[in-house]
Amino acid sequence: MMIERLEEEFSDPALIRLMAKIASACTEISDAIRVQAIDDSKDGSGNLSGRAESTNVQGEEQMKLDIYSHDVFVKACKESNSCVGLISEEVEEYIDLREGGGERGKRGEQEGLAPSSSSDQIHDGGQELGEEKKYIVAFDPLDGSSNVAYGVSVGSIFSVFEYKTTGEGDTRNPIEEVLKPQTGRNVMCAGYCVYGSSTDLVIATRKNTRVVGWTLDPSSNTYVKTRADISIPQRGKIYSINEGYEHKFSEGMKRYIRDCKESSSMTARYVGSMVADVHRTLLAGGTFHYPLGKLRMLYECFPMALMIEVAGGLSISDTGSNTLDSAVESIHERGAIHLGSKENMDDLKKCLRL
Ligand code: P6P
Repeated sequence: MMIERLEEEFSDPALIRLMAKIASACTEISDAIRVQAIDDSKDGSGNLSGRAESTNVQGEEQMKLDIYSHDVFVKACKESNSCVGLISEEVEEYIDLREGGGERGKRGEQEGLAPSSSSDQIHDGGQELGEEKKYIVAFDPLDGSSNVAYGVSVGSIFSVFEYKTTGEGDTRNPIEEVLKPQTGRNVMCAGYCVYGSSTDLVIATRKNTRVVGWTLDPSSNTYVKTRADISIPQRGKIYSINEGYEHKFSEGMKRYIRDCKESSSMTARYVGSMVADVHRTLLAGGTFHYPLGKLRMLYECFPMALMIEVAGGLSISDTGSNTLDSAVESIHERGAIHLGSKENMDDLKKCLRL
């Protein structure tokens, strides 16, 4: 599997390897989703169809595809030789990949799912630890997976933190690198892959301060660079929120929704997969909201907030603080998020009295 011109976006070889491995993982997940759709259309007997009879750290029932996608991400990150640790929506504990580390990406044992990686240790490929940069990746391997059975777009989301190793024998807990005040500002790059009418990988790099999009060409199994520098429109016509919870929203949020409904230029779209709703917001403009604190900070809010901010938009919490300025104390912490085009976000802030 190839990804075009990745080296134009990153200079660190360890990060280039990591992004290439993540792209490859997304291809495997994309393929698995489409195979499962065929299994489901028959008798649902396929080894990736249906529920996994287990729940994740959020207490949410896991689909077999969730666990498979988790395994694929863990394997890819290990094989990149660029990671010291991982945080996955599907596993409660931090996954320490260093020699003698803790978790090895433990997951529910399911028949017929991705074989766990042959080696539990990462090999630095002869590189002394510390010669190359090392990273921690936080990911939701298959966000919105309950939508797969209905043919609705889903996606993978990830954020990358640089681990400033002190070299040989470094025993500090890498998590302390991640869970600091203004945690979001430690995200050095982030991305998502949307598995929809096309498989689109979108990465925001803080270094080049731009958002780049690749589209998987199934005929050559290559990610073609299709969007070299994405900017979110200054104003959009779409607001995206689950209005089924309107009774739980603040008066300010209700005011914003009412204003959108009374406006002749706004319309509503809500897929129920964050990746699909944010991808559309990034490209078409407008706003996306999840004000009830369901979404996870490290691998949903921060990556999407970085994406939107680097593309020229804004992402805030319910209190108006910038999402990326949030401090996070635990790896699965949730938070409220509002993101989108600058001018629409100004309208929102007026309604929220911010
Ligand atoms: P609701 C999917 O389960 C998810 O985590 C996000 O992808 C999505 O934005 C949100 O939850 C949808 O939640 O409560 O509207 O179904």
